[in-house]
Amino acid sequence: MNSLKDFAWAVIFGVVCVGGPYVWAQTGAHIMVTAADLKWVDVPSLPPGAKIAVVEGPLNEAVPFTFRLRFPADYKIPAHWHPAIEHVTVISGTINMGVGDKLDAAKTKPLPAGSVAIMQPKTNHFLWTKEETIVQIHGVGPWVITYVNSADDPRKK
Ligand SMILES: [Cu+2]
Repeated sequence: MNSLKDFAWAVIFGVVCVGGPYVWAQTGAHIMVTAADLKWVDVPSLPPGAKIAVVEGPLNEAVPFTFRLRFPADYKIPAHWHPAIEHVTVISGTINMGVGDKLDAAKTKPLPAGSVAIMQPKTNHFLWTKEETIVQIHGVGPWVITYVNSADDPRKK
């Protein structure tokens, strides 16, 4: 009973004091989160419509991270790259993902729920969806997204 109470306080402490407004717990903490517990918020670095739920982080530090992204139907992320390796697991729906300097649907592979994609650092890639899709991404931060064509960056609009 006591340990459950301690765990609850650790989660509350992690959310309120350590991890910022939407990180469940800082890396190194014991984390158990159900899908219903996830807090979905907007993602300024992605085209409008996507939501992010951070499970482990913070994303901007050199620590392990885990987060989910929820994309609406008919969503596109233009060609971009990350400084660190990106592991993508499809939770529900389907992402269509490809490698290259410009989004080209003919070069994408459909990855339905249960699929895994591993994008190497500084490899240009892109994706689109036909239906609402949730993916989980994990790796070691800091997690940064850089668009091949900087005009695609929603933070610059
Ligand atoms: Cu990516």
